[in-house]
Amino acid sequence: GLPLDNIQGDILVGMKKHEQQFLFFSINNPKSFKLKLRTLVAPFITSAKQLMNVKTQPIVALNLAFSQTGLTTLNVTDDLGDAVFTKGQFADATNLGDPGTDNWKPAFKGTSVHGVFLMASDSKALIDVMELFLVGIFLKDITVQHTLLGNVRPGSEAGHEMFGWLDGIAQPSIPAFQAPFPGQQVVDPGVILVGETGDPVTRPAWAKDGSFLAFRQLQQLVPEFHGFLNASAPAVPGLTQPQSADLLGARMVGRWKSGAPIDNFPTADAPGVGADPMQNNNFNFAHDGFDITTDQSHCPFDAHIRKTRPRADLVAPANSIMRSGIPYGPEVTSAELVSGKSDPSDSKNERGLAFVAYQAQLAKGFQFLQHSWANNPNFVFGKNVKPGHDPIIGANGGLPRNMSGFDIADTTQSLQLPADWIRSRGGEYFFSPSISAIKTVIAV
Ligand code: N7H
Repeated sequence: GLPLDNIQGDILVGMKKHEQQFLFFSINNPKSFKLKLRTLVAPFITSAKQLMNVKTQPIVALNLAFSQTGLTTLNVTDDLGDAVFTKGQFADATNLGDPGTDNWKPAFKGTSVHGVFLMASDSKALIDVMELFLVGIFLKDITVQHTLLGNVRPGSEAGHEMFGWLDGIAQPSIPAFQAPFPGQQVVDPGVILVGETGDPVTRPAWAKDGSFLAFRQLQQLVPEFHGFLNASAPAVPGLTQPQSADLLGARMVGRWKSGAPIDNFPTADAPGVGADPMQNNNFNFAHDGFDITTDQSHCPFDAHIRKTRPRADLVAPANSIMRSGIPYGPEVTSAELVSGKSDPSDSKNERGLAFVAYQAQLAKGFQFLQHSWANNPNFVFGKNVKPGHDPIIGANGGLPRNMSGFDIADTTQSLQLPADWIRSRGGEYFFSPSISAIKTVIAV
């Protein structure tokens, strides 16, 4: 089995609380920072084992990860064997398809973020207490560079991301940790955890059971997205206009908002399926009597969940990430609903996804999924038409994008999409070490 009491909880389990604060900081005084981290903060770092049982969950879960410049500042100079991590995300912006870095949060421009504290609780007041504790302990040892507060959406939208889709459905299964549900991707632990079986890279021994954390602040232009669906959905016989807009959205994601996979339910939502782990991953895009190289009658080749996990389109790709993001920002306001536009005048109205993905190799995980799959209009290869960009996250460097298979009645047609409705505000690559590595290597 895996040493679950030594692995930070967000990696395998996720914090799954109503509120989650990300606190990005730089380190001014490494010596003092280490001492306080070792003696006062490390005991509060939450393990996977603690998060697995409600009874052992702390009232505020705490995790901690470092960027390359953070480790260097702490004089931890071993090469972790991940060139993408070493360079940092700012250097990766163009490669990820971002149209430059003008939209990036100032803190992420460059390499001045040294680490991130992740704090999660069902109570914002308790997160505030934890934050005051950390800031009060470290005082001038750190400078807070940026914070982002994630929150579960209200009422029936709980668990849904800002466009309205149920999230957190499909994760890779590590059998040594939890048995797979039908259709779940089975991976070696070393695809997610450094130094475990299946991680082919040579690393320092202390890096074992850590994981690379790709963080992205992804703004979502919610009224604009729904406006596009309403304006561009092809008329479908038997469906009302709002129903055809729903269908177009479902074809862009590969799931209905409820989470039901369109591969099994191509023409209408199937209530109850999306939340049922026995059913919600039980599909692979292949269907008896249909040719997987031409069939988009079930799911478009470029649907978000097909671009990021091609299932039967590709034989056993080891490209997999553990996702642990949470929505941030307020609900759409009535003024935005009326105008159909996100309000750019007030940055408090920014909303989106605090995207978090864990993997043992960034070049095979987040970076690969974004660059080589979502952004590449030729992927999935070997189809009868050019698949097009991932309509949700695909980026074309600020230029318009294309989606094939949008029209269930004629899947050879392609639809032009605007440059984005998910806008990168930047991010950073971090390493989330094992708890023992924090205590015995990083903080000494
Ligand atoms: Fe995606 N969305 O609301 O449309 N994602 N995603 N994602 N995503 C998934 O299966 C979304 C992003 C993956 O194994 C669902 O949990 C949004 C990035 C992967 O079947 C929905 C944003 C990357 C999967 C969304 C966003 C990925 C996945 C279905 C940004 C990687 C699992 C629910 C704001 C580069 C695929 C679920 C599988 C699922 C949405 C970002 C990857 C609804 C809004 C940046 C691997």
